[in-house]
Amino acid sequence: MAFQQQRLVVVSNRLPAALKKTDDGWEVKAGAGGLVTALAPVLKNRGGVWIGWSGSSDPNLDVDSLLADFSSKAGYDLYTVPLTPEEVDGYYFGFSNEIIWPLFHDLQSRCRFHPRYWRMYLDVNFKFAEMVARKTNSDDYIWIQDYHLMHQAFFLKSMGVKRRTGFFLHIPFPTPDIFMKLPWRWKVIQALTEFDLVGFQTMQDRRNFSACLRRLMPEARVQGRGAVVTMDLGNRQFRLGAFPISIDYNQFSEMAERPEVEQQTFSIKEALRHRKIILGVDRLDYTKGIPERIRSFQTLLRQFPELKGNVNFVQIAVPSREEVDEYKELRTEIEQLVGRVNGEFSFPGWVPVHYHYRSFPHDELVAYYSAADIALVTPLKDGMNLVAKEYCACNTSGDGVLVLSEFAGAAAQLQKDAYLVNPYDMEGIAKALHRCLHWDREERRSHMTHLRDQVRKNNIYWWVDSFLQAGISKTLVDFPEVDT
Ligand code: ADQ
Repeated sequence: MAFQQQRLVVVSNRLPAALKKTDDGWEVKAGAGGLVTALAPVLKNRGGVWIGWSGSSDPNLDVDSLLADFSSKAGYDLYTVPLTPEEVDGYYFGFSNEIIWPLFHDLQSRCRFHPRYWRMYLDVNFKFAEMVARKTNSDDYIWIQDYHLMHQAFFLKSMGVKRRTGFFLHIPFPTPDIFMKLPWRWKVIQALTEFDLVGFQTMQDRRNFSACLRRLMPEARVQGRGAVVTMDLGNRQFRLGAFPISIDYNQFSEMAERPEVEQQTFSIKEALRHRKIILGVDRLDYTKGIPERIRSFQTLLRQFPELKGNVNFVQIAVPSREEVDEYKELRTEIEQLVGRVNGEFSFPGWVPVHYHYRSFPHDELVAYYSAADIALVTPLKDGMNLVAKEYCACNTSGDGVLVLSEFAGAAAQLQKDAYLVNPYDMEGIAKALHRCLHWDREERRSHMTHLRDQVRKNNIYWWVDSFLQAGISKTLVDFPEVDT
């Protein structure tokens, strides 16, 4: 069956819909975050199935009927994997968020390696695999998303269920010296080898994975060249590839040109009195480098006092993992920092930092992207970072500047025309911002034109097609190199 026709089954921790309790009962909202942004338009276009957890552990809630309406509007089927509060605690908050997330972002001191988390992760993966086995057939292509579900192929095989499976890791894959700290390193690596295709965001992530695999399974050999290669384990083979995720470029770009969005863009600029706008947009997470970024802006104002009154930093942060203490502390730290910088520099008619802690409607976010002179995207480490690409797509005037962390996966593709910075180097970022604020129009346009071309060409549809082609086609033909 050609890869364009095969039914696609996406499996992820969360369904692309979030349940929210309101005074009038339950409300279903489209979920936020990179994964949903990336896959929802694709499933809508080709039809298919999405399997995941609804976000609620209330056994009395009839989740399926709540999601029915969302599903018919979304244009694909949704199946919920019910999870108990204990399972959510051990598998999601524990293993996924307190072990794999920090470890794979090189922040091993934040890891809590509780054996209970590991056991619950296995139990929940088994539960997901049972649902996949029940709701799919052997013609389907099963596409597993992300680090919560690394044991899907392993459990499907152990149940004797034959499916073609692909796995895509949205976060970075660490180097062996970091990965080897995981107490269950061998079992995790071995489970990943059970997929037919394992995809990473960058060539560097793929190389890190190969290095870890060879450390633990010395018989492993890489065959082939290019973005997708075959890993030979002696008795079996599987594929490894680099597939930098992207965005629906046209959707962002066209929205930025709608008259009502242009009006919103103008209103934002006017409200900020047409001063230069530096913009940060993130899920509130310790990997995104938000406190470091605010300190860099503070350094900019200290080192270049002529900028006082002439520039604004706008930080938009979408709430994330709000139940977790570390995230509560981060939120407090950011709010205090914003207060400190504003306290140090404000004067009547000018408040330097504008901080918004909420999820923004799509059109308003696009208007902010369009209004910004500089996007300051400085994660300490990031699988890809879609914000960097969304900014380029929305910059229809073509004269914005992208200042980007060298540790974001996006830097591999955008390094020629983004201004790369070290997110830990506050003086370096301040200097970069100062320089970019003084770039002439021609220079800004030339870089932004190239950035927009790159994102337009390597968009979300290209990402899906290249992953599915590598996962489904029998031979690996002409897989172009991706930027490393
Ligand atoms: P995330 O860590 O969630 O994703 P990212 O790629 O930056 O990170 O995507 C965040 C998304 O949230 C963007 O689409 C952005 O528009 C949206 N968003 C942010 N703030 C918002 C706000 N206030 N209101 C509304 N929307 C907001 C993970 C990995 C990334 C990887 C993606 C996709 O951590 O490295 O790029 O998956 O693979």
